[in-house]
Amino acid sequence: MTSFSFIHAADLHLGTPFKNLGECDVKWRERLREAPFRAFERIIRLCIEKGVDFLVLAGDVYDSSEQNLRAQVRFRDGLARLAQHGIKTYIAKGNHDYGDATGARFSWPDGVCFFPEGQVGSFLHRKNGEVVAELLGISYPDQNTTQNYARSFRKSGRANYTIGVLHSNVGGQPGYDNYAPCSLADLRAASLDYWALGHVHRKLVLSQMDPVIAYPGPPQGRSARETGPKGCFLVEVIGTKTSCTFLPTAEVLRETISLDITPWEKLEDLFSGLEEAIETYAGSAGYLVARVELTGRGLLHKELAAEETRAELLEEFRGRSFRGFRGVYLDDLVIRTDPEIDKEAERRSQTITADFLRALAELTEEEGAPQVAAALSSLYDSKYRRYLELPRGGELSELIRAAENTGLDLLLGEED
Ligand SMILES: [Mn+2]
Repeated sequence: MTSFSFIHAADLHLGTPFKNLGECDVKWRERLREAPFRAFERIIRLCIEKGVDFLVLAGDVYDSSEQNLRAQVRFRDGLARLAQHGIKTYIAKGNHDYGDATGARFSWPDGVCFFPEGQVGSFLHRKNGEVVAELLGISYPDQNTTQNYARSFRKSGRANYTIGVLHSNVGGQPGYDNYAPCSLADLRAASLDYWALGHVHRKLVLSQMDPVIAYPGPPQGRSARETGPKGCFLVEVIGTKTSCTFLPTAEVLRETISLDITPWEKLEDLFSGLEEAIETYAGSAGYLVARVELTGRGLLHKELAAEETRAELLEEFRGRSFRGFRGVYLDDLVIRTDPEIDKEAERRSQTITADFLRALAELTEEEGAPQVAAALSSLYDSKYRRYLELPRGGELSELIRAAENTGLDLLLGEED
């Protein structure tokens, strides 16, 4: 029985410009800009080390359809290394790298196969002269593909094992554009053995077997939202049995670290708490970019609520080195702490504080929404509207909660 293996990766986004880095210094800027390339090179190394038969890329190789020169050169060099080792690459283009207007500046190494645009194409993969797999795939002809491509995939039976390569939003995954939308049922109906998906920027296995349907997510997180381990799948096929292993590839890990201040009495407790939290991520990647969120109710709240303290703390955190990483950068410090107040007791107190708490509680309820909207309208209906994003559900209640804390601080704060 012939066995073979491949690596499934997607959403490389080579050439990501990394905006919104705050005041991060030149060294970190360069490190982040370089990170997607390093992650891609790790995939190439893994292909060679694991001795896979081919690499499958399910869309968004480049971050932009302009496909900057640096990204193209690094991509081609990586594929050339695979070609030297006799490893083929099968590529479907997605919504970021659609079309090939400028993609033809270089000739591609032998064994690099692009799926055609707008129609499902097929490649037969041979190992020692024998066909071991058929790869079906489609590339985006333009950026906003709303067609259901999944329905055009069908197992032909020309190989014992069929892989579908598609950049698509399966089942309307929230938070992602609804490109080439399809349902899980559409994918199952094609009777393939493995669906190599791209587009969703997190590891997501929609079906464990018969067929395997999976998104590996990007090999490198690109924004503060893309937290957690990032990597690719090593897929090993023996007969009709498929086993899938997630291999981490990120150069820089992105995390949001939430710390509860409740048990802490002094600022130095916060430092040791942060150190401990960061150590739990050690070893997942070389570098860490973390956003720290402080929550909970406690003695430290008052100190933390002052903007100067927040700024100084962030500065102090940034100056520290943390064990287990070659480097840690704290891109933001978010204070969501509450004062040490017994809100229940205050509510019962029949004081102005109780009235204040009641008024705010009403705002967070459904009936309060029009009042909030009316209060915000002068700001959001103004000429600045296009620069401002209206706070959405969660953000709005977060704002109201913060207003409650500020109000309580003002009403109950000791005079000093
Ligand atoms: Mn993408």
